[in-house]
Amino acid sequence: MKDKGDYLPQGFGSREAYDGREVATNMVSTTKATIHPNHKQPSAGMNQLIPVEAEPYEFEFVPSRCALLIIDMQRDFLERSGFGEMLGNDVSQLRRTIEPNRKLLHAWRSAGLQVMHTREGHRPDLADLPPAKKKRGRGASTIGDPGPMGRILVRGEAGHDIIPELYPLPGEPVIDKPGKGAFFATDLHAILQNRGIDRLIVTGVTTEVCVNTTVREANDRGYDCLVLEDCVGSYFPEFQEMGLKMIKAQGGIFGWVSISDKLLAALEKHG
Ligand code: TIU
Repeated sequence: MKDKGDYLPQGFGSREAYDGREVATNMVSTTKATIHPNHKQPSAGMNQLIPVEAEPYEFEFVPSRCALLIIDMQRDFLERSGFGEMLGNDVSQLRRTIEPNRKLLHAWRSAGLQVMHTREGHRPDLADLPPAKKKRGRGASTIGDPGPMGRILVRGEAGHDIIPELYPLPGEPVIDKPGKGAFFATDLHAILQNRGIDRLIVTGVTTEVCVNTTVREANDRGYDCLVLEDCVGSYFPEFQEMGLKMIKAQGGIFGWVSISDKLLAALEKHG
């Protein structure tokens, strides 16, 4: 029987239905093509160059060649009484990004565009955890220890998973990364290249750590990145401000900065 996956746009690869747990294995299927009902084929407008008002100047992108990359929107970083809050951080600074991300994610999926998610975390045996990362911070509890939602930043634990509001749909790649940057020791670059992606809309947490590191890695690999101010968050307001300034400084040394409403308006106008 033919299913919707048979109509995937060229170059998009195929998508296979799997449950949330299996997403954690970081695999991209190339076998059976099925697609979630929320996904649709991008319209002709999604193959055009679209301008978005941004800083330091207009960001231009072809939607079908641009992925929404949502960084580390994990329960342990964002939820009340998670690991982040346990360390004394103000999670409300991150939680304000949930609603704009939810809205953007809905629009991106509805337009049939590509979405990818990342999670920071380690193997249960911690074989991929550098001793320096384990020791750093000198906290009473560190990565791999029992935390409020299972072992801290360990794959398969509840706290490591993505918040329900932004949960990946079947077929959306989830990149499990051991570092701060999403390109280090992952297959993200290969997936983007295989799918013909040359631009990224980057959202998630935290602005100065995993978002900034990922944008810098992407920049060095030749991607143009647009970071959305309302969709990225830091526990520290001054780092939020400076983290964004660093990206757009010097004529866009690492990329562009805008807000989600401007991107959504551009999609609406041209899509
Ligand atoms: N995802 C991410 O940014 N990981 C961090 O450890 N961030 C902090 O701000 N600590």
